Amino acid sequence: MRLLVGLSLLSLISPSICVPAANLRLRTETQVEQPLIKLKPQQSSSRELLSLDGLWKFALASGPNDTTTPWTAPLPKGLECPVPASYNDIFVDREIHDHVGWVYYQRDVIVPKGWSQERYLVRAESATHKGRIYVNDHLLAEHVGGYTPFEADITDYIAAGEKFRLTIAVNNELTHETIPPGEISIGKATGKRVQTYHHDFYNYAGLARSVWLYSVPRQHIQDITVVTDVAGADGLISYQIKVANGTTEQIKIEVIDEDGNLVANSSGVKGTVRIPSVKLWQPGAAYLYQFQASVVNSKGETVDTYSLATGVRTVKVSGHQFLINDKPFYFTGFGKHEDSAVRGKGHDQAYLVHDFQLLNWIGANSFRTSHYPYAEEVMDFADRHGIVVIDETPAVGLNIALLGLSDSDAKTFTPEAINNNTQAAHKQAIRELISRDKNHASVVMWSIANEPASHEDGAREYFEPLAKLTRQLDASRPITFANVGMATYKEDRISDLFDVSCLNRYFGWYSETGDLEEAEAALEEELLGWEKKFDRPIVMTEYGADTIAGLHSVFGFPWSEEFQTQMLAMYHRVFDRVGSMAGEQVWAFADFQTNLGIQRVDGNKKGVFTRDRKPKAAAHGLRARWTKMAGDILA
Ligand code: GCB
Repeated sequence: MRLLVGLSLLSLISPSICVPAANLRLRTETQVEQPLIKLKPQQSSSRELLSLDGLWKFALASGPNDTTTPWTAPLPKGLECPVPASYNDIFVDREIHDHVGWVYYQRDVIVPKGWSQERYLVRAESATHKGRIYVNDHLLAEHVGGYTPFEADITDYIAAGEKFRLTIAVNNELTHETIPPGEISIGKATGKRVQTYHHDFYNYAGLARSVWLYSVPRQHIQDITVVTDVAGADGLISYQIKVANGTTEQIKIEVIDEDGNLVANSSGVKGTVRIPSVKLWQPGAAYLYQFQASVVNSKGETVDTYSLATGVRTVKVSGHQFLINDKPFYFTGFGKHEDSAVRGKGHDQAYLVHDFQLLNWIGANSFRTSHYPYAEEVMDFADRHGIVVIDETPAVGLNIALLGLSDSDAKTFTPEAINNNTQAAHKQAIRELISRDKNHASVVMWSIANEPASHEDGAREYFEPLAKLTRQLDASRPITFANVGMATYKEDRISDLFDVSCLNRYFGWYSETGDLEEAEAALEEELLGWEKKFDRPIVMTEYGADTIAGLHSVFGFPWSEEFQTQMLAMYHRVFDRVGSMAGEQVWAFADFQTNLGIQRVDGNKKGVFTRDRKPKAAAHGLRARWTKMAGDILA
């Protein structure tokens, strides 16, 4: 039995994600160690928050190296692009849709007059896959990695009350040294740059999440790390606080329950608070305390306050059980995507709420953030609504033979393909994921990759340091990766480095196509193989079949709604016979857009819901099974 609650998250200290640009002047007062990703901006009695979402001017760069002037000057009039949204499907223009390289977003911003005593920053929640923030002509921040935030402190460049031109450059290129990886080729006849990659979802790009202008006091709380535990009837929150520009200040901690009662308090940058008769955060029954940290100056005045919604719960793996609050938890739900028509990967509050409504309707208790960190609003929502999350890095496609870009004998872990630089980028992706999402009660496990070539030479050398790093950064959660079908229990070389066997399997679809009897036998053999090899939980993190809504077949042929229903039922029969199963997440929640190709007609159709979120027939079968399972647990 491995007890996973630990405190190493509390020592998570890393360099800044923003590489300061060459022309960035050094300021002595911000030379304190920066957290990797700063706390999500919020409004409080000491902080202001302005949304910069809306329509921005938009232009494509004219060439791959066109990243300086004239783009810091005003962009030409013409195109306007909504933020947040991926830009690809917004314009009726194939050149924009297929563009490979830099694009520019621009708008005017005024720093409020009242902020003269504050520090103020621009924060982009994501820029896929590389972003630069320019204030007038100054490049103030640069960030690589398309699904995590970055920011620029603009205080020394623009005075309170002044207007400035904010330009954000975004680059969508994927290479062997990015996460996820990809390749760029040049069209023989046209000379056009073409992007290919080893994952099927479309490489949507742009500013798909919010952009903020926010203020913080000069001395402020930069980071909070909490790890929770339970002692008898009480809850424990171990915490560590990082303060910017603070030396002599006091830190005051107050924990407030959902009724507004103060239930615990403490002081100092590090410690543990005890909540008597704690109300636990539970799957399907979220309970969140406000963990409020304040900086108090020598005169006893509160200088800054930050409030972190904190659920008290424990997570452990014990034998073949996944335990939340010491109770066996069985994952039901989906692998999802951030994807919808027109806005691409653009975060949308209506889809956020509607998707969670559908999860609730179908009886799902969980999802995986396949195959990248989702918008922070999604994680907050999962915390508030008791949905359990397997949180994944963007490391999808570390498998050169997948998706037929190269010949099937191609090797993945070589200097020409997935190499030391890819590994360094992957480490950074893990650091940023954990730095951003470490405090979410909903996150119960880190998935550090989807379907890598874990059966190939070099896989172990590549993954061993990554698994180690993940555990160093957070010993309080189990770790996993989603294993690909070809890396069977006989072939896989890395699974012993992880805590849970997460398997993606397509028996009956990519193999034994349409033959559910053969598929059933093959699936059972594979699951029993994993069970025998490791005494630990198995979660099927992908299984499913492409299904055209409205296509029917009395024979239950592939692509019909009948086939999807029968195939999922077959998987469930097998799961119910295998004692180590600890969860089932169907691929996928909804149909989603993919790259052009001969295997996909207008996208991946393995959704249990269509792209516009209508249930296919299989949804009703899942609903019957999962609501019954949820009822059995409560009974
Ligand atoms: C997989 C991948 C997922 C694909 C899916 C499919 O194994 O993890 O990203 O979309 O298969 O439908 O082929």
